[in-house]
Amino acid sequence: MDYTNEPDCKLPLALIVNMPELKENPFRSRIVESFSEDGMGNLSFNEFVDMFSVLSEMAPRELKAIYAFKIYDFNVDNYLCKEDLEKTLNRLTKEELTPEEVELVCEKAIEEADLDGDNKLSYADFENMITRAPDFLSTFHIRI
Ligand SMILES: [Ca+2]
Ligand SMILES: [Ca+2]
Repeated sequence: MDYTNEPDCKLPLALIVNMPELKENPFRSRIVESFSEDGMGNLSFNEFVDMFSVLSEMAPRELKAIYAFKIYDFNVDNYLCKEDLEKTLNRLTKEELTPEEVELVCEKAIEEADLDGDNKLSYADFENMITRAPDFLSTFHIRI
């Protein structure tokens, strides 16, 4: 990739997810997609740099939380519903939990974090969840 002569060229998703830093991460495609503006997961040089600065341990917690929220919002409606959390948990646990256990954990997480009672987590609710249940979040591959 020659970014000096071709600043507009994009790094393809397939290449990025196979980098050693991301290869083992169950959210790798979601992470890359959330930084990609073309909606296909290809990254410009700037987006690529942005992604690694958020993934770095030096990144502010607030910034990581914003991207974690985006990554877990699978259906991109700006809320984490039970289905989003179930998908998240299944990836985190490599499907070691039974569907019933997953459902129970997700229900409980929503119940405890849902401040406005609409049964799904807005970003404000999500921040509440991070504060109240750091154990639940310590398993997230993006360190918060
Ligand atoms: Ca959602
Ligand atoms: Ca809510």
